Amino acid sequence: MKKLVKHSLAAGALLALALGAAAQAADAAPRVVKLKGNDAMQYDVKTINAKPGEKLKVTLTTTSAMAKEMMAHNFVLLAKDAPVDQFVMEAMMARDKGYVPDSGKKWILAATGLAGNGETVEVTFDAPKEAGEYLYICTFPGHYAAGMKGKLIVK
Ligand SMILES: [Cu+2]
Repeated sequence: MKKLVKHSLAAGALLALALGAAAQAADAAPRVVKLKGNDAMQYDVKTINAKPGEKLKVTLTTTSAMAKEMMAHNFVLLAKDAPVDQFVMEAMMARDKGYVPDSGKKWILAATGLAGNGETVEVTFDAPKEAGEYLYICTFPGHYAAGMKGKLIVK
């Protein structure tokens, strides 16, 4: 009986070790990039540099004097060939999807939900493997037009 207890403890310890190692291997910690959005409809960070394929975690925090329905922000990273104006139009009509349209999924490389005042949203993704500049935008109606955008530069 004693032997059995010892054995299962050891097995438990081994399992814990194995799980820990697996978790580490699965997600080598992403580099965190913190963005803020404000009532001027701007990101405070307009350029993000990344290595090809680098794992990034983008967080976006909104500060606003307005209610969330009136002022909220998201972070949507688009493929290089995305037809931005068309995408933004479709996004505007996707209110129930947090302004992230299903029709535009093929162009979306990463997207967060909407952050209203005091809220933080985040998304973890791998930067594109192909070097170049990728546009990120806020799809809340009117914000892209107001200049709420930035560039992810992969090199
Ligand atoms: Cu916005």
